[in-house]
Amino acid sequence: MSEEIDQILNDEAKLEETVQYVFSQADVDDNNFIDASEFSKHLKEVYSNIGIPVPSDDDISKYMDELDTNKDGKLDIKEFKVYVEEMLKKDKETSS
Ligand SMILES: [Ca+2]
Ligand SMILES: [Ca+2]
Repeated sequence: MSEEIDQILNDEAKLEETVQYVFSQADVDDNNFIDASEFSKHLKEVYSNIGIPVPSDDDISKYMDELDTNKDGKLDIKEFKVYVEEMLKKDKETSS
């Protein structure tokens, strides 16, 4: 599993594909932006799938704020990519 993640992280095309995929999963209303409620719902699902404690709503909104570099209150795919990369690295740590 962790080798697979390494491959994704080291392969820009694969990473892009993964980002697209996760983004479309999280973008429930398909408007090409992840808003706060979509991000919160998505993050809670991912954390419970990985098996690490689900962050509080407060932590989620802080994290969202960090990722939202242009401060428009939602995440576009470029901002979301930063999160996906972090999540893959986290997943790698917990599964190795
Ligand atoms: Ca959306
Ligand atoms: Ca944004």
